[in-house]
Amino acid sequence: MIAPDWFREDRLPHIYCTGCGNGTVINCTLGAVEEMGWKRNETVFVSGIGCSSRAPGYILTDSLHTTHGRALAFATGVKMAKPDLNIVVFTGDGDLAAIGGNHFIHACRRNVDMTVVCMNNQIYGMTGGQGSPTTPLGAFSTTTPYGASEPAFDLAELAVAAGANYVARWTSYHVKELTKAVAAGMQTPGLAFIEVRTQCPTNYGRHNKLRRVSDMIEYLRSHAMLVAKRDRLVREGKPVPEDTFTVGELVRRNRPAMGVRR
Ligand SMILES: Cc1ncc(C[n+]2csc(CCOP(=O)(O)OP(=O)(O)O)c2C)c(N)n1
Ligand SMILES: [Mg+2]
Repeated sequence: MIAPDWFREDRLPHIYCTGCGNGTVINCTLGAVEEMGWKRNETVFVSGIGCSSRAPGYILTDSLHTTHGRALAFATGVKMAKPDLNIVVFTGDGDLAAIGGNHFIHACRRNVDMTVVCMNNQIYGMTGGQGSPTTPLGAFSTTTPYGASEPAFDLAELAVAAGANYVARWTSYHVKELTKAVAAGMQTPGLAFIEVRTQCPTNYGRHNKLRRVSDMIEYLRSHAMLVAKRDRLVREGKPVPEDTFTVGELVRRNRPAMGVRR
């Protein structure tokens, strides 16, 4: 464990299924918090509803476990009232991009000074595996028994387009890169969005021929393509393999931001 001081042992046993990637993401995020040297009394974790949103409950500091989709709205309120606090939001693909989709784009547009970590398992995990806005075209879920017929949102690209100052994407396989990216996001004034592609063997893998956790992690490893490599392929006019997704830093910039300490 990276940050034992932040871990709330009295909350054990946790709700996560065997092989869930959420613990890895929590660990990496807390590693970044330690790297930043943030203190408990100046750091607040905010989340919506979902397995991913359960994360603040296992962390020893003040937190807000809010309503489904509204984490960013609550987090914005906290930051406006107390700009000196460090705000970290844990959210899921359903929480952030389905019911919370408008809060997402507008928090990025406003560039509110906070760090948002989205555990994108491409499914509604907590409620039993319904399709989400990031469920890939053709993927099976309880609400897409013949394969999803809609294209998926690219959350990181959406955050770039909407205006966030820092955007990166990694996976639960890339623990060192992920920890560094979260820390880089925390250091960047404005909204930092870190999308983490993570495994849900119970409600995604089981329906999509990725039943074993190792199969899911191997999938994440082998289908991740560095942004620089994708850009090179595009420059050289070569095809980008369709089943890959980009990882790395997508943007780091200095748009005007809201709630930055003076
Ligand atoms: C207003 C409202 N609508 C629906 C629900 C039911 N609900 C709880 S969690 C969830 C989806 C969670 O998916 P995601 O955010 O991807 O989190 P995961 O469990 O996959 O980590 C839904 C629809 C709710 N709690 N509140
Ligand atoms: Mg999910």
